[in-house]
Amino acid sequence: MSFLEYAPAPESRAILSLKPEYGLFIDGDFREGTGESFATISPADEKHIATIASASEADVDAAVVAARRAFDKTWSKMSGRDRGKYLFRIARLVQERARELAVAESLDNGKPIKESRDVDVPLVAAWFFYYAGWADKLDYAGLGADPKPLGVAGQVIPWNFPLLMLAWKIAPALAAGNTVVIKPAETTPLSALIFAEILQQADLPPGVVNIVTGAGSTGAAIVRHPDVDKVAFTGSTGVGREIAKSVAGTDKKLTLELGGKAANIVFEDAPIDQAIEGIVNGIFFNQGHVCCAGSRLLVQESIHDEVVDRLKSRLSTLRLGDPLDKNTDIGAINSREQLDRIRELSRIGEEEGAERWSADCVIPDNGFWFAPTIFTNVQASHRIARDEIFGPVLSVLTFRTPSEAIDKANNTPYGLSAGIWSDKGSRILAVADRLRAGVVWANTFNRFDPSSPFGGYKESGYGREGGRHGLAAYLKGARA
Ligand code: TAP
Repeated sequence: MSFLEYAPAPESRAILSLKPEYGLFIDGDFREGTGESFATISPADEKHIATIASASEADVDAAVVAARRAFDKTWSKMSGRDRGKYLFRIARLVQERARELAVAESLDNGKPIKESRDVDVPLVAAWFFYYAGWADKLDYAGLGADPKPLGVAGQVIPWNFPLLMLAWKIAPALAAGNTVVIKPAETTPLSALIFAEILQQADLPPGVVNIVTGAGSTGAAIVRHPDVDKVAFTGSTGVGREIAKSVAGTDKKLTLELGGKAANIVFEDAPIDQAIEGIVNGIFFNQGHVCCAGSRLLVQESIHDEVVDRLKSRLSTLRLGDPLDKNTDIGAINSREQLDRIRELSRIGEEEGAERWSADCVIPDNGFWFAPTIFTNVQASHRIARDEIFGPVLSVLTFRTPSEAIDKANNTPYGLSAGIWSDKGSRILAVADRLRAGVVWANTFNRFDPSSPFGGYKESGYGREGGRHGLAAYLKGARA
Protein backbone atom coordinates (compact mmCIF):
# COMPACT_ATOMS: atom_id res chain seq x y z
CA MET A 1 0.00 0.00 0.00
CA SER A 2 1.40 3.37 -0.98
CA PHE A 3 1.61 6.41 1.23
CA LEU A 4 0.43 8.56 -1.67
CA GLU A 5 -3.12 7.56 -0.90
CA TYR A 6 -2.97 9.36 2.42
CA ALA A 7 -1.24 12.63 1.63
CA PRO A 8 -3.23 15.36 -0.02
CA ALA A 9 -0.62 18.03 0.71
CA PRO A 10 1.85 17.74 -2.19
CA GLU A 11 4.91 18.55 -0.10
CA SER A 12 4.03 15.75 2.33
CA ARG A 13 4.14 13.09 -0.35
CA ALA A 14 7.83 13.12 -0.96
CA ILE A 15 8.73 13.15 2.71
CA LEU A 16 7.60 9.85 4.09
CA SER A 17 8.27 6.46 2.63
CA LEU A 18 6.66 3.83 4.77
CA LYS A 19 7.30 0.13 4.85
CA PRO A 20 4.25 -2.08 4.50
CA GLU A 21 5.28 -4.00 7.63
CA TYR A 22 7.25 -3.13 10.76
CA GLY A 23 8.91 -5.61 13.10
CA LEU A 24 9.98 -5.27 16.73
CA PHE A 25 13.15 -3.29 17.37
CA ILE A 26 15.24 -5.52 19.61
CA ASP A 27 19.01 -5.52 20.12
CA GLY A 28 19.57 -2.96 17.40
CA ASP A 29 17.60 -4.71 14.64
CA PHE A 30 14.08 -5.19 13.45
CA ARG A 31 12.73 -8.72 13.84
CA GLU A 32 9.41 -10.45 13.49
CA GLY A 33 7.19 -10.68 16.53
CA THR A 34 5.81 -13.99 17.73
CA GLY A 35 2.48 -12.40 18.73
CA GLU A 36 -0.29 -11.77 16.22
CA SER A 37 0.50 -8.68 14.14
CA PHE A 38 -2.00 -5.84 13.86
CA ALA A 39 -2.82 -2.95 11.55
CA THR A 40 -2.28 0.67 12.34
CA ILE A 41 -4.83 2.87 10.60
CA SER A 42 -5.24 6.55 9.88
CA PRO A 43 -8.01 7.87 12.15
CA ALA A 44 -8.82 10.52 9.53
CA ASP A 45 -10.08 8.00 6.97
CA GLU A 46 -9.74 4.57 8.62
CA LYS A 47 -7.32 3.44 5.89
CA HIS A 48 -4.64 0.89 6.61
CA ILE A 49 -1.18 2.46 7.04
CA ALA A 50 1.06 -0.49 7.90
CA THR A 51 1.12 -3.90 9.56
CA ILE A 52 2.80 -3.88 12.95
CA ALA A 53 4.41 -6.76 14.82
CA SER A 54 3.09 -7.65 18.23
CA ALA A 55 5.46 -8.61 21.04
CA SER A 56 4.57 -11.72 23.01
CA GLU A 57 5.91 -12.37 26.50
CA ALA A 58 8.88 -14.21 24.90
CA ASP A 59 9.65 -11.18 22.71
CA VAL A 60 9.50 -8.87 25.73
CA ASP A 61 11.89 -11.23 27.48
CA ALA A 62 14.29 -11.05 24.51
CA ALA A 63 14.11 -7.25 24.65
CA VAL A 64 14.84 -7.19 28.39
CA VAL A 65 17.75 -9.63 27.92
CA ALA A 66 19.18 -7.35 25.20
CA ALA A 67 18.70 -4.28 27.41
CA ARG A 68 20.42 -5.99 30.37
CA ARG A 69 23.35 -7.07 28.24
CA ALA A 70 23.72 -3.56 26.80
CA PHE A 71 23.53 -2.10 30.30
CA ASP A 72 26.18 -4.43 31.74
CA LYS A 73 28.58 -4.46 28.81
CA THR A 74 28.28 -1.04 27.19
CA TRP A 75 26.04 1.70 28.43
CA SER A 76 26.73 1.73 32.15
CA LYS A 77 30.46 1.52 31.44
CA MET A 78 30.45 4.44 29.01
CA SER A 79 31.41 7.90 30.23
CA GLY A 80 28.61 10.43 30.60
CA ARG A 81 30.31 12.51 27.98
CA ASP A 82 30.06 9.71 25.40
CA ARG A 83 26.46 8.95 26.31
CA GLY A 84 25.76 12.62 25.79
CA LYS A 85 27.26 12.47 22.30
CA TYR A 86 24.75 9.79 21.30
CA LEU A 87 21.89 11.84 22.68
CA PHE A 88 23.06 14.93 20.79
CA ARG A 89 23.29 12.82 17.65
CA ILE A 90 19.75 11.53 18.13
CA ALA A 91 18.48 15.08 18.66
CA ARG A 92 20.11 16.27 15.46
CA LEU A 93 18.74 13.31 13.48
CA VAL A 94 15.26 14.08 14.80
CA GLN A 95 15.71 17.61 13.47
CA GLU A 96 16.96 16.31 10.13
CA ARG A 97 14.01 13.97 9.76
CA ALA A 98 11.56 16.38 11.40
CA ARG A 99 9.16 16.73 8.49
CA GLU A 100 8.98 12.98 7.98
CA LEU A 101 8.31 12.42 11.68
CA ALA A 102 5.64 15.13 11.71
CA VAL A 103 3.82 13.58 8.75
CA ALA A 104 3.99 10.11 10.31
CA GLU A 105 2.68 11.45 13.61
CA SER A 106 -0.26 13.27 12.03
CA LEU A 107 -1.07 10.32 9.80
CA ASP A 108 -1.12 7.79 12.63
CA ASN A 109 -2.49 9.94 15.44
CA GLY A 110 -4.82 12.34 13.59
CA LYS A 111 -3.33 15.53 15.06
CA PRO A 112 -3.01 18.60 12.80
CA ILE A 113 0.30 18.75 10.96
CA LYS A 114 0.92 22.29 12.19
CA GLU A 115 0.95 20.92 15.74
CA SER A 116 3.16 17.91 15.04
CA ARG A 117 5.46 20.14 12.95
CA ASP A 118 5.63 23.11 15.33
CA VAL A 119 5.11 21.51 18.74
CA ASP A 120 5.60 17.75 19.00
CA VAL A 121 8.69 17.19 16.88
CA PRO A 122 10.62 20.33 17.94
CA LEU A 123 9.97 19.40 21.57
CA VAL A 124 11.22 15.86 20.92
CA ALA A 125 14.52 17.30 19.66
CA ALA A 126 14.60 19.77 22.56
CA TRP A 127 14.18 16.94 25.09
CA PHE A 128 17.14 15.01 23.66
CA PHE A 129 19.31 18.13 23.47
CA TYR A 130 18.43 19.03 27.04
CA TYR A 131 19.19 15.60 28.54
CA ALA A 132 22.30 15.23 26.34
CA GLY A 133 23.60 18.23 28.25
CA TRP A 134 23.01 16.52 31.59
CA ALA A 135 24.73 13.21 30.74
CA ASP A 136 28.22 14.33 31.81
CA LYS A 137 27.00 16.58 34.64
CA LEU A 138 25.08 14.14 36.81
CA ASP A 139 27.50 14.78 39.69
CA TYR A 140 26.36 18.41 39.67
CA ALA A 141 22.63 17.73 39.55
CA GLY A 142 22.32 17.91 43.34
CA LEU A 143 20.92 14.38 43.38
CA GLY A 144 23.65 12.85 45.52
CA ALA A 145 27.34 12.17 45.02
CA ASP A 146 28.41 9.69 42.35
CA PRO A 147 24.90 8.93 41.09
CA LYS A 148 24.36 5.46 39.59
CA PRO A 149 21.79 4.30 37.03
CA LEU A 150 19.09 1.83 38.02
CA GLY A 151 19.56 -0.66 35.17
CA VAL A 152 16.81 -1.65 32.72
CA ALA A 153 13.88 0.75 32.46
CA GLY A 154 10.52 -0.61 31.25
CA GLN A 155 8.42 2.19 29.79
CA VAL A 156 4.82 2.23 28.58
CA ILE A 157 3.36 5.27 26.80
CA PRO A 158 -0.01 6.51 25.47
CA TRP A 159 -1.25 7.58 22.03
CA ASN A 160 -1.86 11.29 22.48
CA PHE A 161 1.75 12.49 21.99
CA PRO A 162 3.35 9.28 20.73
CA LEU A 163 6.81 10.59 19.89
CA LEU A 164 6.97 13.28 22.57
CA MET A 165 6.07 10.81 25.32
CA LEU A 166 8.75 8.50 23.97
CA ALA A 167 11.28 11.34 24.21
CA TRP A 168 10.16 12.22 27.75
CA LYS A 169 10.84 8.62 28.72
CA ILE A 170 13.96 7.67 26.75
CA ALA A 171 16.06 10.87 26.97
CA PRO A 172 16.42 11.07 30.79
CA ALA A 173 16.76 7.28 31.12
CA LEU A 174 19.70 7.16 28.70
CA ALA A 175 21.32 10.31 30.05
CA ALA A 176 21.34 8.72 33.50
CA GLY A 177 22.95 5.54 32.11
CA ASN A 178 19.98 3.16 31.97
CA THR A 179 18.90 1.01 29.06
CA VAL A 180 15.30 0.85 27.86
CA VAL A 181 12.47 -1.40 26.74
CA ILE A 182 9.56 0.79 25.63
CA LYS A 183 6.06 0.05 24.35
CA PRO A 184 4.18 2.63 22.28
CA ALA A 185 0.37 2.63 22.29
CA GLU A 186 -1.30 0.15 19.98
CA THR A 187 -3.01 2.86 17.90
CA THR A 188 0.13 4.99 17.36
CA PRO A 189 3.26 2.85 16.85
CA LEU A 190 4.47 4.49 13.63
CA SER A 191 6.65 7.37 14.77
CA ALA A 192 8.35 5.16 17.37
CA LEU A 193 9.34 2.74 14.60
CA ILE A 194 10.78 5.55 12.48
CA PHE A 195 12.57 6.66 15.63
CA ALA A 196 14.07 3.13 15.82
CA GLU A 197 15.58 3.78 12.36
CA ILE A 198 17.04 7.00 13.76
CA LEU A 199 18.67 5.02 16.56
CA GLN A 200 20.28 2.79 13.92
CA GLN A 201 21.45 5.88 12.00
CA ALA A 202 22.89 7.25 15.24
CA ASP A 203 24.81 3.99 15.73
CA LEU A 204 23.41 3.64 19.21
CA PRO A 205 24.89 0.42 20.62
CA PRO A 206 22.49 -2.53 20.14
CA GLY A 207 20.13 -3.20 23.03
CA VAL A 208 20.38 0.26 24.62
CA VAL A 209 16.85 1.04 23.38
CA ASN A 210 14.38 -1.69 22.45
CA ILE A 211 10.97 -0.78 21.03
CA VAL A 212 8.31 -3.45 21.35
CA THR A 213 4.93 -2.82 19.79
CA GLY A 214 1.77 -4.58 20.88
CA ALA A 215 -1.38 -4.28 22.95
CA GLY A 216 -1.84 -3.72 26.69
CA SER A 217 -0.68 -7.28 27.39
CA THR A 218 2.76 -6.39 25.98
CA GLY A 219 2.89 -3.47 28.41
CA ALA A 220 1.86 -5.75 31.28
CA ALA A 221 4.64 -8.21 30.32
CA ILE A 222 7.22 -5.43 30.52
CA VAL A 223 5.92 -4.24 33.88
CA ARG A 224 6.04 -7.67 35.52
CA HIS A 225 9.33 -8.80 33.98
CA PRO A 226 11.60 -9.68 36.91
CA ASP A 227 14.71 -8.19 35.32
CA VAL A 228 13.20 -4.72 34.86
CA ASP A 229 14.51 -2.33 37.53
CA LYS A 230 12.33 0.68 36.86
CA VAL A 231 8.84 1.11 35.46
CA ALA A 232 7.75 4.43 33.96
CA PHE A 233 4.16 4.65 32.82
CA THR A 234 2.09 7.38 31.19
CA GLY A 235 -1.55 6.66 30.58
CA SER A 236 -4.91 6.33 32.27
CA THR A 237 -5.39 6.27 36.02
CA GLY A 238 -7.11 2.86 35.77
CA VAL A 239 -4.16 1.16 34.08
CA GLY A 240 -1.79 3.08 36.38
CA ARG A 241 -3.49 1.43 39.37
CA GLU A 242 -3.05 -2.04 37.85
CA ILE A 243 0.61 -1.30 37.24
CA ALA A 244 1.13 -0.07 40.81
CA LYS A 245 -0.38 -3.35 42.07
CA SER A 246 1.80 -5.41 39.75
CA VAL A 247 4.95 -3.59 40.96
CA ALA A 248 3.99 -3.70 44.65
CA GLY A 249 6.20 -6.03 46.68
CA THR A 250 9.11 -5.85 44.21
CA ASP A 251 12.09 -3.52 44.42
CA LYS A 252 11.25 -1.87 41.10
CA LYS A 253 11.09 1.91 41.09
CA LEU A 254 7.88 3.34 39.70
CA THR A 255 6.74 6.66 38.25
CA LEU A 256 3.17 7.21 37.08
CA GLU A 257 1.95 10.08 34.88
CA LEU A 258 -1.82 9.67 34.76
CA GLY A 259 -4.99 11.54 33.91
CA GLY A 260 -6.17 15.06 34.65
CA LYS A 261 -9.17 17.37 34.81
CA ALA A 262 -7.51 20.76 34.91
CA ALA A 263 -9.24 23.98 35.91
CA ASN A 264 -8.53 27.00 33.77
CA ILE A 265 -9.52 29.91 36.04
CA VAL A 266 -10.41 33.24 34.41
CA PHE A 267 -10.83 36.29 36.67
CA GLU A 268 -12.79 39.35 35.58
CA ASP A 269 -9.60 41.42 35.38
CA ALA A 270 -7.95 38.99 32.95
CA PRO A 271 -6.57 40.20 29.60
CA ILE A 272 -9.61 38.90 27.79
CA ASP A 273 -8.34 38.48 24.22
CA GLN A 274 -5.36 36.55 25.50
CA ALA A 275 -7.58 34.49 27.81
CA ILE A 276 -9.92 33.47 24.97
CA GLU A 277 -6.93 32.21 22.96
CA GLY A 278 -5.59 30.49 26.06
CA ILE A 279 -8.88 28.74 26.77
CA VAL A 280 -9.10 27.55 23.15
CA ASN A 281 -5.50 26.34 23.18
CA GLY A 282 -6.04 24.82 26.63
CA ILE A 283 -8.78 22.43 25.55
CA PHE A 284 -8.83 22.22 21.76
CA PHE A 285 -5.09 21.73 21.16
CA ASN A 286 -4.55 18.12 20.00
CA GLN A 287 -8.37 17.59 19.99
CA GLY A 288 -8.28 17.79 23.77
CA HIS A 289 -6.29 14.55 23.91
CA VAL A 290 -4.03 16.17 26.49
CA CYS A 291 -3.56 14.94 30.06
CA CYS A 292 -3.16 18.52 31.29
CA ALA A 293 -5.94 19.97 29.08
CA GLY A 294 -7.87 22.89 30.58
CA SER A 295 -11.10 20.91 30.37
CA ARG A 296 -12.91 22.79 33.16
CA LEU A 297 -13.25 26.51 32.53
CA LEU A 298 -13.88 28.33 35.81
CA VAL A 299 -14.97 31.81 34.83
CA GLN A 300 -15.88 34.66 37.16
CA GLU A 301 -19.64 35.13 37.05
CA SER A 302 -19.50 38.79 35.97
CA ILE A 303 -17.77 37.95 32.66
CA HIS A 304 -19.37 34.55 32.00
CA ASP A 305 -21.67 35.61 29.15
CA GLU A 306 -19.02 37.66 27.39
CA VAL A 307 -16.45 34.86 27.61
CA VAL A 308 -18.88 32.19 26.38
CA ASP A 309 -20.05 34.35 23.46
CA ARG A 310 -16.52 35.13 22.42
CA LEU A 311 -15.51 31.49 22.71
CA LYS A 312 -18.36 30.45 20.44
CA SER A 313 -17.35 33.01 17.81
CA ARG A 314 -13.72 31.93 18.03
CA LEU A 315 -14.57 28.24 17.77
CA SER A 316 -16.69 28.94 14.71
CA THR A 317 -13.50 30.02 12.91
CA LEU A 318 -11.58 26.80 13.61
CA ARG A 319 -11.08 24.46 10.68
CA LEU A 320 -11.73 20.79 11.30
CA GLY A 321 -10.44 18.31 8.76
CA ASP A 322 -7.52 16.56 7.13
CA PRO A 323 -4.67 16.37 9.66
CA LEU A 324 -2.13 16.65 6.84
CA ASP A 325 -3.49 19.98 5.65
CA LYS A 326 -1.45 22.75 7.25
CA ASN A 327 -4.54 24.96 7.61
CA THR A 328 -6.30 22.43 9.83
CA ASP A 329 -6.88 23.43 13.47
CA ILE A 330 -8.82 20.39 14.69
CA GLY A 331 -7.78 16.95 13.49
CA ALA A 332 -9.27 13.51 13.94
CA ILE A 333 -10.08 11.73 17.19
CA ASN A 334 -7.46 9.02 17.61
CA SER A 335 -9.72 5.95 17.64
CA ARG A 336 -13.30 4.81 17.40
CA GLU A 337 -13.10 3.73 21.04
CA GLN A 338 -12.08 7.23 22.12
CA LEU A 339 -14.77 8.80 19.94
CA ASP A 340 -17.38 6.57 21.57
CA ARG A 341 -16.20 7.67 25.00
CA ILE A 342 -16.40 11.36 24.10
CA ARG A 343 -19.87 10.89 22.61
CA GLU A 344 -21.07 8.96 25.65
CA LEU A 345 -19.83 11.55 28.17
CA SER A 346 -21.33 14.36 26.07
CA ARG A 347 -24.65 12.53 25.97
CA ILE A 348 -24.50 12.17 29.76
CA GLY A 349 -23.72 15.91 30.04
CA GLU A 350 -26.93 16.77 28.19
CA GLU A 351 -28.90 14.21 30.19
CA GLU A 352 -27.65 15.74 33.45
CA GLY A 353 -28.97 19.15 32.39
CA ALA A 354 -25.92 20.99 31.04
CA GLU A 355 -26.42 23.04 27.89
CA ARG A 356 -24.51 21.85 24.85
CA TRP A 357 -23.17 23.97 22.00
CA SER A 358 -21.07 22.50 19.18
CA ALA A 359 -19.30 24.38 16.40
CA ASP A 360 -21.04 24.00 13.08
CA CYS A 361 -18.29 22.06 11.26
CA VAL A 362 -18.57 19.86 8.21
CA ILE A 363 -17.71 16.40 9.51
CA PRO A 364 -15.92 14.16 6.95
CA ASP A 365 -17.76 10.97 5.96
CA ASN A 366 -15.05 8.55 7.06
CA GLY A 367 -12.79 8.57 10.08
CA PHE A 368 -13.35 9.65 13.67
CA TRP A 369 -14.40 13.25 14.26
CA PHE A 370 -15.94 15.36 16.98
CA ALA A 371 -16.78 19.06 16.62
CA PRO A 372 -15.41 21.45 19.27
CA THR A 373 -18.05 21.54 21.97
CA ILE A 374 -18.84 23.72 24.99
CA PHE A 375 -21.12 22.83 27.86
CA THR A 376 -22.54 25.67 29.96
CA ASN A 377 -24.69 25.42 33.11
CA VAL A 378 -22.35 22.72 34.34
CA GLN A 379 -22.53 21.76 38.01
CA ALA A 380 -19.56 20.38 39.94
CA SER A 381 -21.47 17.12 40.42
CA HIS A 382 -21.91 16.50 36.67
CA ARG A 383 -19.90 13.70 35.12
CA ILE A 384 -18.56 16.15 32.48
CA ALA A 385 -17.10 18.22 35.33
CA ARG A 386 -15.53 15.21 37.04
CA ASP A 387 -14.48 12.63 34.44
CA GLU A 388 -11.60 13.05 32.07
CA ILE A 389 -13.25 13.26 28.63
CA PHE A 390 -9.95 13.45 26.72
CA GLY A 391 -11.60 15.13 23.77
CA PRO A 392 -12.53 18.58 22.39
CA VAL A 393 -15.16 19.27 25.04
CA LEU A 394 -15.06 22.20 27.46
CA SER A 395 -17.18 22.29 30.64
CA VAL A 396 -17.88 25.83 31.84
CA LEU A 397 -18.47 26.52 35.54
CA THR A 398 -18.66 29.86 37.33
CA PHE A 399 -17.36 31.34 40.58
CA ARG A 400 -17.73 34.62 42.45
CA THR A 401 -14.71 34.83 44.77
CA PRO A 402 -11.11 33.62 44.55
CA SER A 403 -11.74 31.17 47.43
CA GLU A 404 -14.66 29.67 45.59
CA ALA A 405 -12.51 29.35 42.46
CA ILE A 406 -9.79 27.57 44.43
CA ASP A 407 -12.27 25.19 46.11
CA LYS A 408 -13.88 24.31 42.80
CA ALA A 409 -10.53 23.90 41.05
CA ASN A 410 -9.32 21.51 43.76
CA ASN A 411 -12.59 19.59 43.81
CA THR A 412 -11.31 16.75 41.64
CA PRO A 413 -9.48 13.50 42.30
CA TYR A 414 -6.84 14.67 39.82
CA GLY A 415 -4.07 17.21 40.32
CA LEU A 416 -1.97 17.55 37.20
CA SER A 417 -2.29 21.13 36.00
CA ALA A 418 -4.22 24.40 36.23
CA GLY A 419 -4.32 27.83 34.64
CA ILE A 420 -4.92 31.30 36.08
CA TRP A 421 -5.81 34.37 34.04
CA SER A 422 -5.62 37.70 35.85
CA ASP A 423 -4.02 41.10 35.52
CA LYS A 424 -2.80 41.01 39.13
CA GLY A 425 0.48 39.24 39.84
CA SER A 426 -0.30 39.07 43.56
CA ARG A 427 -3.59 37.29 42.89
CA ILE A 428 -1.91 34.83 40.55
CA LEU A 429 0.71 33.94 43.16
CA ALA A 430 -1.82 33.66 45.99
CA VAL A 431 -4.17 31.43 44.01
CA ALA A 432 -1.38 29.29 42.52
CA ASP A 433 -0.10 28.61 46.01
CA ARG A 434 -3.40 27.02 47.01
CA LEU A 435 -4.00 24.91 43.90
CA ARG A 436 -3.23 21.21 44.26
CA ALA A 437 -1.78 20.85 40.78
CA GLY A 438 1.69 19.84 39.66
CA VAL A 439 1.87 22.57 37.03
CA VAL A 440 0.17 25.97 37.23
CA TRP A 441 0.28 28.24 34.20
CA ALA A 442 -0.35 31.97 34.54
CA ASN A 443 -1.79 33.90 31.59
CA THR A 444 -0.81 31.05 29.30
CA PHE A 445 -1.61 27.34 28.99
CA ASN A 446 -0.10 24.11 27.62
CA ARG A 447 3.47 25.41 27.59
CA PHE A 448 6.18 22.76 27.82
CA ASP A 449 9.89 23.00 28.27
CA PRO A 450 12.40 20.23 28.92
CA SER A 451 13.92 22.12 31.85
CA SER A 452 10.59 22.29 33.66
CA PRO A 453 9.46 19.35 35.84
CA PHE A 454 6.00 17.97 35.03
CA GLY A 455 3.84 15.61 37.06
CA GLY A 456 0.80 15.26 39.24
CA TYR A 457 -0.73 15.11 42.68
CA LYS A 458 -3.44 12.71 43.84
CA GLU A 459 -4.81 10.43 41.11
CA SER A 460 -2.70 12.14 38.46
CA GLY A 461 0.24 10.03 39.59
CA TYR A 462 3.61 10.53 41.18
CA GLY A 463 7.16 11.34 40.20
CA ARG A 464 8.27 14.16 37.94
CA GLU A 465 9.41 14.13 34.33
CA GLY A 466 11.49 16.92 32.85
CA GLY A 467 14.25 19.03 34.29
CA ARG A 468 16.77 17.91 36.88
CA HIS A 469 13.87 16.22 38.71
CA GLY A 470 13.31 13.92 35.74
CA LEU A 471 16.81 12.49 36.19
CA ALA A 472 16.12 11.50 39.81
CA ALA A 473 13.60 8.92 38.62
CA TYR A 474 16.41 7.06 36.84
CA LEU A 475 19.18 7.21 39.46
CA LYS A 476 19.78 5.06 42.53
CA GLY A 477 18.87 6.70 45.81
CA ALA A 478 18.26 10.08 44.18
CA ARG A 479 15.60 12.45 45.44
CA ALA A 480 14.87 15.61 43.52
P1 TAP B 1 -4.06 3.72 28.66
O1 TAP B 1 -5.22 2.98 28.11
O2 TAP B 1 -3.81 3.66 30.11
O3 TAP B 1 -2.80 3.17 27.85
C1 TAP B 1 -1.49 3.67 28.04
C2 TAP B 1 -0.50 2.62 27.62
O4 TAP B 1 -0.60 1.49 28.51
C3 TAP B 1 -0.74 2.05 26.22
O5 TAP B 1 0.52 1.76 25.63
C4 TAP B 1 -1.51 0.79 26.52
O6 TAP B 1 -1.46 -0.17 25.51
C5 TAP B 1 -0.80 0.30 27.78
N1 TAP B 1 -1.56 -0.63 28.60
C6 TAP B 1 -2.89 -0.90 28.59
N2 TAP B 1 -3.19 -1.81 29.54
C7 TAP B 1 -2.03 -2.12 30.17
C8 TAP B 1 -1.69 -2.97 31.26
N3 TAP B 1 -2.61 -3.68 31.90
N4 TAP B 1 -0.41 -3.02 31.66
C9 TAP B 1 0.53 -2.28 31.05
N5 TAP B 1 0.27 -1.46 30.01
C10 TAP B 1 -0.99 -1.36 29.58
O7 TAP B 1 -4.12 5.25 28.31
P2 TAP B 1 -4.38 5.90 26.90
O8 TAP B 1 -5.82 5.79 26.59
O9 TAP B 1 -3.40 5.41 25.89
O10 TAP B 1 -3.97 7.42 27.17
C11 TAP B 1 -4.83 8.32 27.69
C12 TAP B 1 -4.55 8.55 29.17
O11 TAP B 1 -3.19 8.90 29.35
C13 TAP B 1 -5.34 9.70 29.70
O12 TAP B 1 -5.89 9.38 30.95
C14 TAP B 1 -4.29 10.80 29.87
O13 TAP B 1 -4.59 11.76 30.83
C15 TAP B 1 -3.09 10.03 30.20
N6 TAP B 1 -1.89 10.80 29.90
C16 TAP B 1 -1.18 11.30 30.94
C17 TAP B 1 -0.06 12.08 30.70
C18 TAP B 1 0.68 12.62 31.85
S1 TAP B 1 2.13 13.21 31.55
N7 TAP B 1 0.19 12.63 33.04
C19 TAP B 1 0.36 12.32 29.39
C20 TAP B 1 -0.37 11.79 28.35
C21 TAP B 1 -1.51 11.02 28.62
P3 TAP B 1 -2.57 -0.14 24.34
O14 TAP B 1 -2.36 1.11 23.61
O15 TAP B 1 -2.29 -1.31 23.52
O16 TAP B 1 -3.90 -0.21 25.03
